[in-house]
Amino acid sequence: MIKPDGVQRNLVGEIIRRFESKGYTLVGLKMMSVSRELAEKHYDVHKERPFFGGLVEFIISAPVVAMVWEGEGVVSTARKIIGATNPINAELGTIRGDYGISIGRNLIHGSDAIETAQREISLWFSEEELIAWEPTLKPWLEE
Ligand code: IDP
Ligand code: MG
Repeated sequence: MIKPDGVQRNLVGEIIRRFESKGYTLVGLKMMSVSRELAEKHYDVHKERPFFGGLVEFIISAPVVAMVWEGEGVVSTARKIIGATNPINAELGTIRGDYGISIGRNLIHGSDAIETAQREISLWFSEEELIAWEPTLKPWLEE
């Protein structure tokens, strides 16, 4: 999910490009204003943390872009493409390392495990919004 700062900074195209260029397949995409209820559910694991309130306020403060990407190793590789939580520690070449300087403005959320991805996909998308399609270049991406 491209967070409000990523949208406001006109990085939507750049962020999508990184996942596309790597070889992943886009199967869901929508821009949305996030309800407080969805933001709180999404970050439920952090509800006891001191930053929870501010994080929820931030996520609902402006539109986000929710995406579902598919492909070999996508969850763990996406985390590498995204970079460390604090952009100051994120390697250059990652999204957060290239475009961020502050932990509260780290541009993008990525699911941290397959089970988390499943939970988050069902939270953010209805089944009709997920498109199963066969990219013609697949044989050039996966053996
Ligand atoms: P992640 O986004 O890399 O998975 P998490 O530890 O799951 O990182 O934290 C969720 C989000 O909460 C972070 O992306 C960041 O926006 C915010 N966050 C995490 N730790 C802090 C903090 O110490 N201060 C402010 N915001 C934080
Ligand atoms: Mg996380």
